[in-house]
Amino acid sequence: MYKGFINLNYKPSANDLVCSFIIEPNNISMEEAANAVAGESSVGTWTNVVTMSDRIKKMGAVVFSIEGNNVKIAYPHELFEPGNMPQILSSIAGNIFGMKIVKSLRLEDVRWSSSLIKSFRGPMFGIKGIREVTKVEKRPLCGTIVKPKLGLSDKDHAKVAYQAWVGDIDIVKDDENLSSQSFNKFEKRIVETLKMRNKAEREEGERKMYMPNITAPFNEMMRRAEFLVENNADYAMVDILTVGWSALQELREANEDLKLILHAHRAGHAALTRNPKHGISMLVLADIARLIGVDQLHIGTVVGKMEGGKEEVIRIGEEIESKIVEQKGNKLSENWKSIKPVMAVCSGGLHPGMVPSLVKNLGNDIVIQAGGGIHGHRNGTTAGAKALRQAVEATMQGVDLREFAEKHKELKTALDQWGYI
Ligand code: RUB
Ligand code: CA
Repeated sequence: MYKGFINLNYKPSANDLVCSFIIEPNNISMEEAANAVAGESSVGTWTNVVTMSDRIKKMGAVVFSIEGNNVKIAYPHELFEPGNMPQILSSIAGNIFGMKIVKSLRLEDVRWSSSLIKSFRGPMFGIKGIREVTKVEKRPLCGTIVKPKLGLSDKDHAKVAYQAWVGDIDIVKDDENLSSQSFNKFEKRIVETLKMRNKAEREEGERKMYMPNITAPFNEMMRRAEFLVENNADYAMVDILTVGWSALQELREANEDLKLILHAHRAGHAALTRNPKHGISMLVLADIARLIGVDQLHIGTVVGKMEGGKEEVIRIGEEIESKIVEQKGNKLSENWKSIKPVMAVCSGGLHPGMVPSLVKNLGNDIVIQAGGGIHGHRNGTTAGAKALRQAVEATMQGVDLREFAEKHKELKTALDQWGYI
């Protein structure tokens, strides 16, 4: 069936794309399974075909390493259309997941080829650009998600946002499933909330950011993005998995003119990422989002409500900030230098008592977002917002939160309410 795709002496070139898979064969040998994965994801099919030529055979993917269930496959660059992420994924993350020949299959990591890296735009702002726009130089950015996630009217949404901003929060965002429902229409919400943003900026003397969710069918999403520009928003937020890579690429294209900071929410990612034996790792999804060009990306928290182990989340954080490739100092890392680093977003079940461990694990270049951990504060949103900012200030000064809380009552209440890890 699938034959001739293994060559354990092969050394991949910088122009090959290399995938690391975890393969669980279904009652066949690992060699047969690896051959099938390499074949089906490149030029092969289940039987020999008379239309196969020597030239096409040479374009086949090469299995060059098998260690237990870990299989590495190199793909020649001719297989891919530069700048077409859906096409690349239809190859390396397409049919193969459904083949009967494997019990399960996991795409763990991708080493992108130099020519493909160069064919994507990458972030427009990146970490440096975000720090310039927000005027927050060093510390983590403090964010909140308006809660309840659905149900507030446009006016009430804007009011809650204002209460968070005057509590020293930098960024307020819509939740992933708020778009333009009957109780809260997109245009009205944007106008009302940005009005409150301007008021908060005047009163606080700090830049204040609003990240409206533009997730929608493509044309409507683009219309909403333009509406944001017309109304002087700095950011747009998009649910990257549910709108799809094609739509995200077009949004990034249009962003050459729109110039919005793109915040990527990853709702739905766990359908692909959660099973350690099957699917696509969050690391790979993070690379894809960075190549296409989002500026901020949810990567997990280690300590919050969502699944995601410490090692994995730290590794993703390092990858999107370019720390890993810089260390490698090889030719490929040079190519990633054309793609700006992405700001990591920590979100999901966070509260002020978790800030020191977030910073310890992931450094200062993060957005710390708390929804329930702000609006659930016993004394309300503004107090909750203050408590988060106080936790960040304490952490930056290297002061223990309990000690800082002695002189900061909002933080004290938050620690009493939710604890301190
Ligand atoms: C957080 C929230 C976000 C999740 C997404 O609200 O609503 O959508 O963080 O998870 P709260 P992830 O602070 O009340 O938990 O960031 O892991 O993709
Ligand atoms: Ca990678």
